[in-house]
Amino acid sequence: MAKLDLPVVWSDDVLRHVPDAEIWIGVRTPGTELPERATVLRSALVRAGARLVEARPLGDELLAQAHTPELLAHLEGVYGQWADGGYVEYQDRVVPYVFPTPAMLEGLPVRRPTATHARAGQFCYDTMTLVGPGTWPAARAAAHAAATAADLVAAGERAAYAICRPPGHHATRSGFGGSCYLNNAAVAVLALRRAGVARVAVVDVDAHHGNGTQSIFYDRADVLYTSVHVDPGEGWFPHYAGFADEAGAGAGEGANLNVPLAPGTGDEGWLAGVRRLVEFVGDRADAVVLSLGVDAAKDDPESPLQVTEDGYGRTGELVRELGLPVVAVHEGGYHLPTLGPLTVATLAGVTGTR
Ligand code: SP5
Ligand code: ZN
Repeated sequence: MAKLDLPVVWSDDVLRHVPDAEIWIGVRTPGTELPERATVLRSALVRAGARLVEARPLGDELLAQAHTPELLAHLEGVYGQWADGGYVEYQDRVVPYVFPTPAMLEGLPVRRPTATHARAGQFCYDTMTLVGPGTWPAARAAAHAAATAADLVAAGERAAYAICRPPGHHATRSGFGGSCYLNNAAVAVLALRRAGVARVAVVDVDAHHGNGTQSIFYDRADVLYTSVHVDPGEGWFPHYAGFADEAGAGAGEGANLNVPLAPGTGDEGWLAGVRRLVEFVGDRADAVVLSLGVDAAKDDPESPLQVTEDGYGRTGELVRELGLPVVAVHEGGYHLPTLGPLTVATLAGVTGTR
């Protein structure tokens, strides 16, 4: 394989998030979104010849465009409040237990609860996405890496890749879950828009539907959201979104495309799905943000899709056929031995060096 000619944005701070565990159907299980994911990716990219670029710290302007001030303040402060409240004696991560869903409130106003253990559920929508001492600096660093990659592309690079960890595509404007805290892909989109790129298409090839990214841009005509993923209707996360009839709303009507796939789908069905995304984007965008999760791969423990390394390489080549600049931000992918090769194959496809 030819040398991978591509800037790879990195920050040491992405290692500071150590989720340690996920509470799944009430059972504490080992965390899957490990810091090693980022170091494995960095080694594989460097070995493939890519150049590392330090993420630039940026103001919080883009974060404030992607998320509500309440969510940002919560993520910044909640671990400290948890520690100060003495909870760490018996639970060393912030874990919610009560959620202000419509089932609880039926339209009543959402009050700000005084108890930290109640507030934990005001913004987090599942029990798998715990907050520890390094979560906020890591999530911010990942968002900054995404924005840095977008700025490189806006300055003329044909493609750039950000090693974003924790991932982001499940984070909504006002909430977080699915191992995601801040929406890195949305930050990349907003950075491109700020740099004067008029129309941006998100192509999300993570195994799961990016409910957060979809919802953030659902009513916008200037940002397309397209995703191929395991069918939530077959019982897969995020369960409540990602269906084929979600087409956008208001000005964004017709700017959203979901291609749900049956569990067990391999390269052929997957690539047909990716082709549909690429055809949908067509000439309706000036740049692409690639939400690059590699958890659709056959060895991945978190999804039932069966995509091969070659399938991911061809996925990258299909994205390249759009002829647009590409900002790739990492999302999921949990099988450490194949994470590097899958990602390198995809980016080699994107850059035409396979
Ligand atoms: C970014 C991303 O890929 N997020 C995926 C989150 C989906 N997690 C669903 C978890 C379902 C149960 N997994 C059991 C493993 C327990 N450690
Ligand atoms: Zn995923």
